[in-house]
This record gives sequence, C-alpha cells and structure tokens, in this order.
Amino acid sequence: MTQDEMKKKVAEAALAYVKAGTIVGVGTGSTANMFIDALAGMKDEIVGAVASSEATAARLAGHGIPVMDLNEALTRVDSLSVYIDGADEFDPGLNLTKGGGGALTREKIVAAASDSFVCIVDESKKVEHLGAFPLPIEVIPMARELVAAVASKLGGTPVLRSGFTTDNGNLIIDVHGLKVTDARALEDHLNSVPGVVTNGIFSHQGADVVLMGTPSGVETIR
Ligand code: ABF
Repeated sequence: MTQDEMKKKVAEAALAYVKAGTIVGVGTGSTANMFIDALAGMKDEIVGAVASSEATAARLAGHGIPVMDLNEALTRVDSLSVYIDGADEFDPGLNLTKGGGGALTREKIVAAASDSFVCIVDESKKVEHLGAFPLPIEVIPMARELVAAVASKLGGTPVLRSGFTTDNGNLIIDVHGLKVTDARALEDHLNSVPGVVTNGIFSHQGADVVLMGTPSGVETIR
C-alpha cells in the first residue's frame, strides 16, 4: 500500500467518528483533505463544519459542505462534536507535533473547541519522542528575534520559514534539533514567551484517538 493509500484509509475510517446532526471541526493538510473528500458523502447528515484554515474552508465549500465560523458555531452549540486532523508526529502519550502546514494556531483553537480529537496519520508519523520534525512556532513579527533566542537557548536551531505568512498575518519559526523529553512542559514554556501566538506541540490538545494507516490496515491507538 502506498502512503497515499494509507492516508485515504484512515481518512475514511474517521467518518465513523462523525455524528449526524452535529458541527464537525476539520483540520488542514493532505490527510485532512482526504477526510474532507470522504466527508462530502455525509454532507447532508451534518449541520456544518468549522475549518482550521482558509485552504480547508475552500475545499469544504467546494464540496458543498456548509462552512461555519467558529464563533457562530459556538453560539449554536456548546462545543463541536469532534475535531479531525492530521499531524506531523505523535508519541506514545498521543502528544502531537503539528504546524508543518502553518495552520497550527487555528488547528489548536478548533481542537480546544471540540469534545474529542481524532488524529489521522500514516505510520511514518509515529515516534518515541517528539522533536525529529522541526517544531513550528507562530510568532508576531516584532518578536521574531526574541523567540529565536529562546529556542536557541533550549538547544534548538531556529529557522524562519521563508516567504510564509500565516492566515493570521504572522511568521513561523521552525525549530530544528530539539529533544522533547517533556512535551507538556515545553508547550507551556514556549507559549509563555511574549510574542508567541502558539507552538506546534499539542499536549494540552493532544489526540484522544490516533487512527494510523499501516500496510495491513488501520490501527486504532488510544
Ligand atoms: C496539519 O497538516 C498539520 O498540523 C500538519 O502539519 C500536517 C500534516 O499533514 P499531512 O496530513 O499532509 O501529512 O494537520
């Protein structure tokens, strides 16, 4: 099975977590795109979807799936029923690194507004410790050098994502070479630096379930 076929299988398996009559949170990236394509077959059963990026909103709308603003959605319901999204890495505690696509802040907001987070990945995303994938940090432009210095002090190598602006008008610093031994502590530490919008560690908003595509089928990890 190719990597794309594994992604497609997990995207389809995630439909089992979509409840009829609810509003669904939808992530960003190639695996999330396959989920959106699969969700199109259920579009008449759900109230709508909240998107974690402009790209996802456009793809949902292209399928005729009603796209709702998060604030509008939360005036109608207390929370979204489920958030379904990919990841760049996951560890045995279901902590994630996300943000390779640059949508980490909106992804974390939509995940926080959802009752559960179903993460859809192929087996290449499984790691013992986060950190092999460069950790993205969304920063307000003025704080770029301040945040880079903090990342260097932690032993990482900060690299500004060239020519990239987030949907929120900010920059991304990708931190290479970090050894993440305590994902929760690192997430909190980086988020405490003024000018950091958020970082790509999802420990507070970690996955409740990971659906991992393997050559022999979809593995469910809780
Ligand atoms: C988003 O898409 C991200 O947070 C992560 O960076 C990426 C995973 O992409 P893909 O599904 O294309 O591997 O979910």
